[in-house]
Amino acid sequence: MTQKLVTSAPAQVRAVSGRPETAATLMEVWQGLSAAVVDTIADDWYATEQKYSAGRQEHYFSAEFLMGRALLNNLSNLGMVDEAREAVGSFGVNLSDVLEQEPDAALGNGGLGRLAACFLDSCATLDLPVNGFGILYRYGLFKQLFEDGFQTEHPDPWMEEGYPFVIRHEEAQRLVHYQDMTVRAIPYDMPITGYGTKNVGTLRLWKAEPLEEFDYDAFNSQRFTEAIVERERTSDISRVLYPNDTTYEGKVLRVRQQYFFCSASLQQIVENYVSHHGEDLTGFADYNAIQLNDTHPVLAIPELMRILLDEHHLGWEEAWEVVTKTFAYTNHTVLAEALETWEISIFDRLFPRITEIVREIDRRFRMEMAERGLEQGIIDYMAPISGDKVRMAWIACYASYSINGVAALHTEIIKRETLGEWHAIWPERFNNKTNGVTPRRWLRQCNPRLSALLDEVTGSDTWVKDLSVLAEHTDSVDESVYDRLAEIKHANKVDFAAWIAQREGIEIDPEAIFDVQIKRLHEYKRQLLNAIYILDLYFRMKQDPSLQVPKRVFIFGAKAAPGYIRAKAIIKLINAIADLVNNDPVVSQTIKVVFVHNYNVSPAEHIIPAADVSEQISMAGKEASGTSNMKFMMNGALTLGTLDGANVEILEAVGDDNAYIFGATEDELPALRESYDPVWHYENVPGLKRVLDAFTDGTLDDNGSGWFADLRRSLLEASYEPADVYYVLGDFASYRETKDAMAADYADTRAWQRKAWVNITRSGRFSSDRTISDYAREVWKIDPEPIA
Ligand code: TH1
Repeated sequence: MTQKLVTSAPAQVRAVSGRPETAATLMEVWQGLSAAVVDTIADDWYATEQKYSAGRQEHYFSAEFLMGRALLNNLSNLGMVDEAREAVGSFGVNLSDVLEQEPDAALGNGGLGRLAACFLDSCATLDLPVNGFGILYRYGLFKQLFEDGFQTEHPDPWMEEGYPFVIRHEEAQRLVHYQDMTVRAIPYDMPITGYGTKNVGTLRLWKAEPLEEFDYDAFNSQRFTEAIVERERTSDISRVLYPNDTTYEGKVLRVRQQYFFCSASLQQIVENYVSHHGEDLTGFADYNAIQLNDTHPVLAIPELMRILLDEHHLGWEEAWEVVTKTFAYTNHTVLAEALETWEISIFDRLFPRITEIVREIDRRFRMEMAERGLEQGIIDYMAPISGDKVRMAWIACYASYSINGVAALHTEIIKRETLGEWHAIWPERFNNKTNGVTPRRWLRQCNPRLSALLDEVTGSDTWVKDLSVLAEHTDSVDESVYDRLAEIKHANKVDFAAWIAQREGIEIDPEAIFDVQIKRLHEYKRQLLNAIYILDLYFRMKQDPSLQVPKRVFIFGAKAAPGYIRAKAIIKLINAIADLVNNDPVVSQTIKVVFVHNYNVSPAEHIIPAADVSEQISMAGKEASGTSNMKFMMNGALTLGTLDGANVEILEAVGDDNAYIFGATEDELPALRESYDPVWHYENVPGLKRVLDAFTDGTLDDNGSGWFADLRRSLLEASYEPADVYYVLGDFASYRETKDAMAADYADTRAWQRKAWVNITRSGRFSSDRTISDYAREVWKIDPEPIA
């Protein structure tokens, strides 16, 4: 084994800090060690790029990549963790202290962005010729603090202190033209190492900068300050990530962002094609596939048309033929508020040529559909332009050779409803690709104790690259493995309790059941249902102090979009319940509530290995897939969930005895909703009245905001929307019964660990390696290209 880091790390730390390595700050050590890691992969990275650029490639276009921390991930993939520990140890520094210096690269909101990050890890590990393309946001997802239990948002300038894992490539810059400005797109490349392979993939993130370093005329005149302001307008484009998850905001700047990275990326891809395969662009799709991560990059469709038509002089049919063989579209949600539609006037103002092309796509679409004999009403509904709106999902469906959902149930719903008209015409385009998560970050790295057990039980570390091998060990293990599992979970919980004490100032007991719900705050995800359960349990305990209640800690992590008041009200409510419960001298002996602030990728790495219960309680049909459900499963937490998204497939994998399922199903809901009367539930379902009354009777304090009264109304009163849209009260009785039963089952440690083991060993199909192999074979038609 080489010991490269042992010599290169101190040198890099000295270069970064300008001091002897022994005098450097921890941050400088992180910088230096990270630079040393990039140094070790530079040759392989270059070789991989060279190799991929000559052959068929897939390009993953995404407005979000939620990468989290990079240093430990790279060390672990490269097998250099021990070496790094030794390298920094030699000058008296502890590796874990160094790792904690690193900011999260939070260039995404939630599941969609993290999925893109897991996919890149799998592509690198599988040696697949795939490149990620996105935006180098200067500010990632806001930092969340709580003030009096209210969420406050704060900027996240994650690169400000320097970030060695992105390399600026000035020489590869492109120009992006808008009607009112031209912007320089500068690529910053992040290396994506794989586990146990030499290949190093690339995530290319574009940063917007002003074209002219100085507009001398303006600078040398009275217009000096205006000229500065003008320069800033260009940099605005990549300044900040929009903090909405599954809800779009019709802002001009957002369209600018989308066009910005699509145009820059396509220019590069087309140039690369020309340099390897010549000027005849008709063969473009033989060498390139582009996956659109939701509709955010759909402007790539008219932009590629523009490049082919205007810059390479293909005819419309020829160009359209290329485009429709290049793009594949992934839908991630059925929520109406997420469907992107832009005012055509915005397009007109920003890029008239793109508007022209979209209008022509629309015109030809209408002709084609009329020829097929479709009714005018359906044509109008499906057309790319309807009224004054451009419908991004319809453009994606029309132009893509593949359309996929992200879990089996979700794909059925989009075929039947969301994209039903498209499915009726082009059923062959539709396919399912159930999401997955990388077992490197989400098991091997974050849960070293369990990883060591898996190495031992399976006799090697092959499971890290092929998680399906674990299934051979579901039944064939010695009973002692269950004791080991219990010990491991306990040790993880002890670590987690210390982390929580330090971070949130709350003491929790590792003997308690750790019941966790971590995900974006959204009404459809029903954190409110969980909160109502806890408050009901509190009242049950108050009413009957002799009630036998298993010890539990209810753990939450969630950010609300800054403009989503109802979601912020739910955060405030949970914090108020936490105050009530944690400050009750009796009740707090048995249950506690912890809301982890600023939930993000790295907190998830602390939380998930310590979890016993995985809350996946969305209203059936609303959560397209979910991915934390998979991370919990891999780490031996049991699912408490509805039959929604990938929960359905998790249940299929583990069997009825090894998951706790409750609530109305997607096919039952329409009929149930017809006759649904939330007020009846409030009055008749045990516990509900007491809990909902506590929202407004002074039991809980919303600091005069009126938010708790609004939450109560949202459940009980039909006004501007139907009452209880997400069927919280309807599912409460079933949730309470199942959750109570689950907690009681925990007492039988052996039986619980047996279930946990089934979950861990059957999680193979939820590895993103499986997902990516399926995309590679069925959609992208690419093969592994190992460099050595
Ligand atoms: C999420 C889905 O809600 C989730 O169910 C799924 O597991 C995940 O994507 C990955 O497929 C989505 N996130 C966003 C974010 C935006 C717009 C739509 C979706 S869907 C900004």
